[in-house]
Parts: sequence; C-alpha cells; structure tokens
Amino acid sequence: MNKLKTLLILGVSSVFLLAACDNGETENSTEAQDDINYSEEVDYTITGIEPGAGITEVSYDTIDSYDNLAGWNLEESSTAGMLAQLDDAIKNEEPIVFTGWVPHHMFIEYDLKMLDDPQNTMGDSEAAHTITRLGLEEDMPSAYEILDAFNWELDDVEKIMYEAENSDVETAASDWMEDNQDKVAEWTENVEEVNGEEIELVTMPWEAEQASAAVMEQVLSDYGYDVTVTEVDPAILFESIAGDSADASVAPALPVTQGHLYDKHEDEVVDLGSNLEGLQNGFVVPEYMDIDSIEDLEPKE
Ligand code: PBE
Repeated sequence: MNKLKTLLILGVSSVFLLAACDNGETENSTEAQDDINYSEEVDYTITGIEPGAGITEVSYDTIDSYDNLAGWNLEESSTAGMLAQLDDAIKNEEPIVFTGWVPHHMFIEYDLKMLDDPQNTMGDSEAAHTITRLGLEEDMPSAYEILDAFNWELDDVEKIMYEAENSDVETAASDWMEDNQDKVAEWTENVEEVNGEEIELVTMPWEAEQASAAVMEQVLSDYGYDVTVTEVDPAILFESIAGDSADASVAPALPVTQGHLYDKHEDEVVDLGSNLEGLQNGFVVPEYMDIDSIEDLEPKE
C-alpha cells in the first residue's frame, strides 16, 4: 500500500477516534460499564470505500432502511483507506463497523464476521456476470465463445488473490492456469485461434475483479488476441461497454451491487450470465465485537 496514503489515513482516523472519545455521554455511564456501546464508540459511523462502488450505494440504502441506524453515517474513503483503518482497529482491539465483501483476503488475514442483515438490504449472495458490447458475437466469435464459457468458483479466484498478495496478479493468474488446465480447456473447446485482433476488457479496481480479468487476458492472448485490460469505476465500465469503447467485462456483480447500472444500460449490453457464484456484501466487524446483526447496532440519540 502507498505509504503516504496510509499515513494520511492513520492521521485522519486518530482525529476521528479522539472525536469519538470526546463525544462520550455521561448519563449512561452505569449502563456502559456492563454493556459496551459499540455504536457510540464508532461514532455511529460505518467505515466505507469508494463513492463509486456498488457496495457504497447499498450501504446508504441499508442505513435508510433500518430504524436502529437512525443518525448513522457512511464515511466514504477508498478500499486502501478502509483496510488501513481496519488494520489499525484490529491492532488496538478497537471496534469498527465497515463495508466488506466476499471474496476478499481481509477474511483470511483477520478474524471477521459479516453482520446478519435480516432486511437483506446489502443483497443476497450474488454472482459476477460476463457482459459484452452489442455485436461482439458477430465481430469476434472466438472471444465471444471463450467469454460465454468462462465459469469458475470462489476457490479458484481466492487462490489467485492470495498468491497475488505476495507476487502479482498476472503471475498468480498464470500459475492458476497451469494448475487448472482442465478448466481452461473447457472454456476454449473447439475455439479457433485468431491473429492479433485487438480486444479491450474492462474491470474494476478490486482484487477478485483483477484476478478474473488477468485470467481472461491470458486465455484470450493464448488464442491470438491482443488484449488490453483497463480498470475503471463501475459506472464507466458499463458506459464503455454500452458505448462500444470496450468489448467485454467479467466483473460486474448482479443483481444488486451493479444492478442499477445494469438496469440503466440493459438494452446496450449483452449479459452472458453468471461466471462466479457466491459474492456477498455486508457490514463487517472484528470477531471480538460482541454483536451479530445489523439490528444490534444502536441509533444515535
Ligand atoms: N465490491 C467488490 C465492488 C464490486 C466487487 C463489492 C467492492 C462494488 O461494491 O462495486
């Protein structure tokens, strides 16, 4: 992680923690002794990520939907910023409530739990979909066939994500392909090679989405394509495919996380369906916090 960014974020978070301490209400002090008010300790704030992320939208919906989240706010930041605040909280065993998702290495690195979401406003388990621009099937049939057949499991993407932590996503993706030649062979059965045709893939700046793009980049390259992968915001991802400046993506999470973008561009993109099941968004806390549900959080009074 960018050191300057980390320092800035740590600086901001300590100001925020001081502010949180200052806010302590005295009238509940007897109650507070046996009953930690995590909500007050986190200053009724969910630590969030980028404003353009789908999870940011659904988090606002969640804050609006739960009566017990009255007065809460979502602190937008960046994924790196959120992870730095998480790391800080864990080191000091302090409470934190943040927007998290599966798959992500945070669940391997730390003992975390996703809070129950009885109103389902963070979305059920969903899937990454493969989408293409209109006309790709006719223009680039080989790429279309590979994209259409592409399908894998959480275990696969997680292997790449974890290895990429210590190397880089391209190396991790090619190692995974070496170990999983049978899967790659299924996606490419009877596909004809091409001769240097250019294809533009778009993805989003998160680990799992980088991993799937890296695999697709290598598979398409092996079949003769000249592949470019560009990381963009979810809104730009949809706009570029809808506007034919990009050819395809295997990243969008549907039906909820990128659902509003899909609805907006439904007639301008082709949805080839799910390529990865089991994605999940949620409000996440460290295991040491003694709460299990979004409903255990308390309104700001
Ligand atoms: N995420 C990871 C993205 C999609 C995948 C959950 C941070 C988002 O919220 O848009």
